[in-house]
Amino acid sequence: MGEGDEELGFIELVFDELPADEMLSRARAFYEQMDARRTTRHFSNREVPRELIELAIKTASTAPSGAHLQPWTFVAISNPEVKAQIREAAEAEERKTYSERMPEAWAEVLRPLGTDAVKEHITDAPWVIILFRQSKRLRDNEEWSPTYYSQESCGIAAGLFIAAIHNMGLTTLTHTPSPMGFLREILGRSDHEHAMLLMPVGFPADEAKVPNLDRKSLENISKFFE
Ligand code: IYR
Repeated sequence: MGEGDEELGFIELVFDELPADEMLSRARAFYEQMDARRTTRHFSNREVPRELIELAIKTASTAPSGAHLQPWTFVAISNPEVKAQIREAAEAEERKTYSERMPEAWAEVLRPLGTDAVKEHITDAPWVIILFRQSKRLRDNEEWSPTYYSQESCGIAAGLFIAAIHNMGLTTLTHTPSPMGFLREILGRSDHEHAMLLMPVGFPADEAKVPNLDRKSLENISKFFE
């Protein structure tokens, strides 16, 4: 029996029930903390210790995943030459996207956010993290086979990464230069890995700006059947 075929076995769940009032106060506090998160494109170049990035990646990797295959690789870059190379390639793609590839319906919803093909955040931020999604895995018998729900799994991991970064007092941006194939080449990843998100991480710039936007109300995002 190969390693992957072995049963994991089961252990007792560690679950510390909280008093009802503490459940509510924690739920409120966490909501308020997350509601204060904003996405800015304006980063300071102030350094951030590697240990914080490692902890954010470890937090992201607590995400549930299809068949527990953990189909993600986080590539963390602080090297200025590599960041510059990525910025140049991202801007080349984005210039084509903004000038030729973007349909008007898309441009219409992006305009209020003021984005363009200039990607200063890639070189300003002290760290750039690229989340690669693994669409395949190598079985013990050396055959390649699919991973399962890798989009969902990586999406959840990205959410946890963003929450971890916000919780530690830093900021990040979910940037999706499109198409993203150049990241596999620059970073030497293999064919079964697909760049999914580019996330600069750091402190916001002193004069960082964010769009003046609202979040949808609970009534507009939910429906309860009781
Ligand atoms: N990838 C481009 C365009 C872009 C697309 C969406 I959807 C955004 O919410 C923001 C930007 C870019 O990053 O500029």
